[in-house]
Amino acid sequence: MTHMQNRVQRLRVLIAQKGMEAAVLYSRENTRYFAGFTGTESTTLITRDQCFILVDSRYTSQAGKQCPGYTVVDSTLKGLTALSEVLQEHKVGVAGVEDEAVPLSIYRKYETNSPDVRFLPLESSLSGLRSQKDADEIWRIEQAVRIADEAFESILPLIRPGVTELGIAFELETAMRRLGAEKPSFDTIVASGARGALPHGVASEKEIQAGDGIVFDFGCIYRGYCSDITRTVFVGAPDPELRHVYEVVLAAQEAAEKMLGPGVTGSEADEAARQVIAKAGYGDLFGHGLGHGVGLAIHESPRLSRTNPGRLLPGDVVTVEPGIYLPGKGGVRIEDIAVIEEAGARILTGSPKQLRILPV
Ligand SMILES: [Mn+2]
Repeated sequence: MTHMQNRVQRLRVLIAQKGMEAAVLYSRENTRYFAGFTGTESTTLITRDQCFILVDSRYTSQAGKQCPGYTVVDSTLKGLTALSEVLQEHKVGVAGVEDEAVPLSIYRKYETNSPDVRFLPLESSLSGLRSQKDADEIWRIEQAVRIADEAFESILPLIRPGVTELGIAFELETAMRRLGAEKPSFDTIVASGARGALPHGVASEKEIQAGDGIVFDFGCIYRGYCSDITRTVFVGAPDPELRHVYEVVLAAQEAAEKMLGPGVTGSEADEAARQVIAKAGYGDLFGHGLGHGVGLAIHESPRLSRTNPGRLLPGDVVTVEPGIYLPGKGGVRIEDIAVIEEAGARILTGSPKQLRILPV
């Protein structure tokens, strides 16, 4: 059985368990994962014994090549009525849909075109099917991580008072592309000075000033797979409290990485980092969860958070990213990517984590 047939097989087991006769895939991530198709628009239908991919004339030839085992349906003139025809022809009565990814306008077309089909939510379970990565997926993530590491190291000498966050983000993204990335995996965060207290401070026109801490949170896509890394560096001598906070965040991050492994729950991992931060008196200033799965999507299963009682399994790839945010002053976050293995967690991220002070 090929990788792809194995994935489709696991999806079929899931839909059967849920009493569904088919799954309709819409998101690019699930389309790529279950069908191998990389085009920008398509509808995939997987029934109990057949696979269909509906594309318009831009993609019929590409889908034919990328999706062995799939019947390619040309939807150029029919649009989504092509889906209702296949559903009817194959007597599908109950179909699972990607309830979080499908726009309401498209969902309404599913329903109006196929009044006899019951469409049920499938999304949260689908993302779980992608969480344990195979060797090829892990290799792609490793490449995406290595590119991000190298790009970061290469732009550090350009950082000095007077350059803007946007200028730095441009250099970082350009460096990642030069090293082979397809594109950034999300909007690059460069949050300097007081902006560092914004956990998601995307790069702005603000100029770097002497004494600023800078939170960099960025990543790239390599052959479809994402990396995600955060480092906080200082330009000139840091504020004494931020310097202390840096050591607390690093200790929390390392405590979590140390205890990660198969069988550990998402909430236990989160708690390991949270305890270190709370003990230091900053418990209220770490608002987000510890981490998330990474793969074809930048955020996917499993979550490392207080709300996830699920246990980690070998092959899970997760971020570990505690942070402390001091309103008006700045913030510190440190993030690695880890792959869960039988013996524990293997950290993929290579960028140094000891406190870094760049010259002014
Ligand atoms: Mn992240």
